[in-house]
Amino acid sequence: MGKKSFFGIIILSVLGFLIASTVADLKLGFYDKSCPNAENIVLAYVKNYIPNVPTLAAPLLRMAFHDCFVRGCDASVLLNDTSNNQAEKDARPNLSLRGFDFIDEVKSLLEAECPGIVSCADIISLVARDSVVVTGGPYWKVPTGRRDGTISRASEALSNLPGANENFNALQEKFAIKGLNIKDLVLLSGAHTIGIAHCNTFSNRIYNFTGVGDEDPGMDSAYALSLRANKCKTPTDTTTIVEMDPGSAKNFDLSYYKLLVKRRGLFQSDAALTTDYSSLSYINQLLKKSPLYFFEEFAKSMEKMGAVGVKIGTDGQIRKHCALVNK
Ligand code: HEM
Ligand SMILES: *[C@@H]1O[C@H](CO)[C@@H](O)[C@H](O)[C@H]1NC(C)=O
Ligand SMILES: *[C@@H]1O[C@H](CO)[C@@H](O)[C@H](O)[C@H]1NC(C)=O
Ligand SMILES: CC(=O)N[C@H]1CO[C@H](CO)[C@@H](O)[C@@H]1O
Repeated sequence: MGKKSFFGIIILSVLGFLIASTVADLKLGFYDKSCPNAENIVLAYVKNYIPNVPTLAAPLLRMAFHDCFVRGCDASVLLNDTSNNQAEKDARPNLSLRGFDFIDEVKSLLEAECPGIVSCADIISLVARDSVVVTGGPYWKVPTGRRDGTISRASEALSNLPGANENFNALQEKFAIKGLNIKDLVLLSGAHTIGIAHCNTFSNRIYNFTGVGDEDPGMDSAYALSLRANKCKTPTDTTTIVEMDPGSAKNFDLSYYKLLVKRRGLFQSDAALTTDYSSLSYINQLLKKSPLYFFEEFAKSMEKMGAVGVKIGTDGQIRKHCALVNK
């Protein structure tokens, strides 16, 4: 072995160690000493509130995705615009995010209990998990210790978040940049088993796919017809909402994947998951097993996503208000 490659290996090992230790520093029960009731307070609030507003579980889960894909899971998604900065909230894919007030409410309870201790980033992660659990979905571990970022840019939301009209390669690439593989892509897209979408996120597929007034051949045409007839009655509708997993949009189950193989996924990005051999094989594997298998695998991918680009130790800050950088 030459000197160069020897040093190369040392540098790689050090880098590897640094990356590994970054992940390792999120830990289960990070607040056990500093704010022992923190996780109970979050869970109690979710348990109390979500059953009255069950449609809020989906956007709270989606918020964790939008947060982690832009600058890591650092609550940058929660920051407000300032006079000289357009924040992530203002980016097009974020238009339909909901649940900001919910997070603020949880934050104020935690600030009352232990001021300046619990990060907004951890609140997003815990709330996403607990919302899914009270909806009857999977439980996953949420190691904590994330710190809040101070920067939020609309342009970065637009470039990092996958779009509803993206094809498999584009989706795979955007996930790969975050250290997430094809399995993670298939599993995390399974979040679309709950929640709603606005007509404009898929109307090109049912009205004008290639600019000649045609449908997307990747969508079952009976389904496209019924969406036009019963839901999105004009190509320019931006207000009507549609369940992504009709009839089962409040249940965390396998029916999203059942729809995909029937060419009834709502977005092009959903349909795209059946256009790649290994992705489709994995979908079929999920469908052969029990929902519990999906739950277990989904849990692992959520835990992985929750560690993307986290700020730990003395990096970042613990915001006092989730929408504002500390003065
Ligand atoms: C793979 C790429 C993805 C794309 C292109 C995508 C795109 C979208 C779009 C366009 C909507 C509809 C928003 C609206 O019109 O209101 C939506 C909804 C949703 N997404 Fe995704 N998404 C992706 C992955 C994910 C992931 C990884 C998660 C979470 C783990 C997630 C969770 C959700 C949930 C729960 C909803 C329903 C929100 C609600 O009911 O308000 N999505 N997604
Ligand atoms: C953040 O912006 C929202 C919407 O404009 C506003 O309602 C809220 O009060 C702002 N939050 C703070 C802490 O300034
Ligand atoms: C479809 O899109 C093309 C190109 O944008 C446009 O010229 C045409 O008018 C659209 N047709 C319909 C039926 O919306
Ligand atoms: C309500 C809101 O935040 N709207 C903004 C969404 O993003 C676009 C740019 O992508 C802005 O033009 C909107 O004002």
